[in-house]
Order: sequence, then structure tokens, then C-alpha cells
Amino acid sequence: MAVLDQLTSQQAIDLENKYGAHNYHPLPVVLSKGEGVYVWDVEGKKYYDFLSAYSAVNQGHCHPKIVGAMVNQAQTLTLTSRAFYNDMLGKYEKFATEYFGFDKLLPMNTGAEAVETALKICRKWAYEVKGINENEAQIIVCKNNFHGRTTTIISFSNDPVARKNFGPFTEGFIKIEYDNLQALEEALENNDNIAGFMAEPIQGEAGVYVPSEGYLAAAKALCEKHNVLFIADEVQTGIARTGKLLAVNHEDVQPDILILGKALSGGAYPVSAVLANDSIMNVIRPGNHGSTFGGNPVAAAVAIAALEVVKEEKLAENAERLGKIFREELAEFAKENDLVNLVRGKGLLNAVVINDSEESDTAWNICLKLRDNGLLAKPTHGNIIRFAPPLVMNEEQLRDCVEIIKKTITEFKK
Ligand code: IF1
Repeated sequence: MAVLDQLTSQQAIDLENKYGAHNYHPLPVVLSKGEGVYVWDVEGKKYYDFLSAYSAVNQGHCHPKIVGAMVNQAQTLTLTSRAFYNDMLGKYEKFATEYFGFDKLLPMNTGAEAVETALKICRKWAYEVKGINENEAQIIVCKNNFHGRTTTIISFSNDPVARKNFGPFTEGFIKIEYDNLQALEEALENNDNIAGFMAEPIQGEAGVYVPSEGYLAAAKALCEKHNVLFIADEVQTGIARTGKLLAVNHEDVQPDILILGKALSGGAYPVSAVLANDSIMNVIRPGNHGSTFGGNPVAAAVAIAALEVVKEEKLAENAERLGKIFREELAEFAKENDLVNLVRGKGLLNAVVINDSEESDTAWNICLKLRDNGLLAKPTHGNIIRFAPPLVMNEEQLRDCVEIIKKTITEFKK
């Protein structure tokens, strides 16, 4: 078999099993093509994508404008490193800072790197601006968070699978209950060593857990009162996914540090970023932080195009409108179907909670049936299915998908 011969699904799965590290448990479907809200497997079967690569492909698969910008830039200049200037990075930084309303942007590649970057900026700010004694800064995070997979980030995870046997861990984090203002207030009070509070505006991995209305605004106000930086990890919730450009926009909150990734590139290329105003970002000096690929001209060109698509195609408005229809339809369905407990979410980031235990494989088995019926989604726990289609979906397609989901669950036998 030549390396690039066309494979069957089973052959592709076998190759990954034999030659790839087993750090994932994918749904058995092998994709070879994508366009808009659709993907195709190697046998040519077409599916609705209801994961969007964990909300990276908000602009739809292979968006022509984004791919065009990428190809064009790839044929011109791909990488200089930051040892030299390139003629795309500054344009992108101006564009993106104006787009999100911050003074400055620090470019990275993956979400986890951007989270690490935000934590480093926050600590340095704490020592150099707030005046905390060296090595004593603490950052508050939330229980059941997901911020990535580096050693420091898993240091404050409470997922045993993500943590076990990867220690020793990084110190300096305090974990509190999510969506609990009293817990935040208690952590902030009588502790002058708190540098920041980092949270996801909606907890993704926790099962699309939407906090109470007003939580984010009140948390931001508490942070302000205690001179603590409010760090929003919008890697998953940002870029129109929840029906606003950023999920914090639902509560008119401007974070002190904003973390973006995933759909910042429309899923075409790994692009992440940290945004902050000068009073914070200026603590970063040459040599403090960096990345060979961060801020490369392809990433810059791709991100500009991806952000333009969000506005040109009114993706936030579309996510808001279709999300309401999706939740209305499935809430109605939940009333008549014993297998569905509830639907929750915001915009087009939603989860359906199945009436079974967290340890069951019911959600997984439903996802296999959804796949057979032409729709791809992934469980986040044994009993929760996340539904997050590309935001370029139209109402007719969404209603078609709702019918597939209802039909699949109605016919499902445990
Ligand atoms: C995996 C979840 C989604 C993120 C937030 C940072 C990162 C992520 C809020 C890191 C990444 C992904 C990664 C993916 C699974 C996943 C995920 F189910 F775990 F929670 F999207 F919902 N902050 N989330 O959600 O970004 O370094 O991956 O670019 O397989 O680990 P990354």
C-alpha cells in the first residue's frame, strides 16, 4: 500500500490504532472532506457536523474566503519567526485589537498556549504593577474547568483522567465553585496575593454549563474592587458561538485579559491570541515570552479573514436566532421523551442531558446512531451530548437536524 492510497474507513482507523498514540477515543467515522456545515467520510457518506471541531469551525468547513487568504499568503511568505518583522502581523494586530476593543494582542498558536500566556502576564502584572511579593501570586480558577492540557493547566484541573501521574504540578492556584459569587468573594477577601480570576464564560467540558445571569458581570465587579485581573477564557465560547461576538458580551463585560483560539482561524490553522490593554500587556518585554510560529504571516492573514467572515455573514446574530429554535424544539421534545432530561446552552453551544448516569454509555450509543442517521456529535460525559454546528447553518438545515436528533432518540433502545 502506497502511503497516500485511498483508504477505507476501517483501514484508516487501523492505521491510527497501530501507529498513533492512544490519547483519544474518536467516534468511529473517518472524514475526508468538508464544506460549510457538511463533512463526508471516505466512503462518500455525507453528515451534518454538530461538533465543529469543538467550536473551531464556526465559519464552516473550508470557507472559501479563509482558505483563499491562507493559500495566497502561503504562496507568498509563511514564516519569518519573530526575529524579524513581517508585513502581516502588525496589520492583523491593529485589526484584531480594534475588533475586540483592546490596546494590544500577543499572538500564539493553540488555546493552551494562550492560556499559559495569560497566566504569565497576570503573574508578572501582579508583581510589577500590583506589588505582590515575588513567587506569592495566586490565581483563582473554577472547579470543573477546562483550559487545556499543559502541565501548568492540568495543575488546576480536577479531572482525574487528565491529571493522574502527570505531577508534580504548578503551585499558585486556588480552586472555587463555578457560578458561585460568594465563593469568589470569600477567596478574594483578606488575601492580598490574588493576581487574577480566570473562568470560562460557559463551562464547555463540564457539559455546557451556563452560569446564572449576572454572574460574569458581578464577578468582574468583585475583581475590580480587589484589584484583581478578570481573565476570560473564550477559546471555545468566543467568536460568535454563543450568539454574541464574545460570551462576556451577553453581560457587557470587558475582561482585563481575553483569551481566544479555535475559531479565530475558522479552523483553518492553529491561531490563538491574548488581548489586554497597555497597563497590563506592557509588563511583557523582549525575551519574556514568545513562540516560533506565533504571529506568523499565514496565521495573521487567516485570522483577519476569519474575523471578517464573522461580521460579513452575521454569524453571531445567526447563532442567537438558530440557538433559540434549537432549544425550543428540544425542550418541547424533552417533555414527551423520557430519555431526554433537558437542553441547555446559549447561541449554538448547546447540550442535551440524557436521562442516565454519568458513567453510562448511553450518550455514546446515541451518537453512534446519530452518525448512522447522518449527524455527527460527541458526548462530553456519559449522559451529555454537546451540539455545536458551524454558525453558517441556515434555518432549514437546522430544522432538518432537529428532526434527525428527535427521530434518532425516539427510536433509540438502551
Ligand atoms: C481536546 C473540551 C472543548 C478550551 C478552553 C482552552 C482550550 C480549550 C475553554 C485549549 C480546548 C478542547 C480541546 C479538546 C477538547 C476540547 C473541549 F471538551 F475538552 F472541553 F472544546 F469543549 N480553553 N478545548 O475549551 O485549547 O490547546 O486545544 O487549542 O481534545 O483536548 P487547545
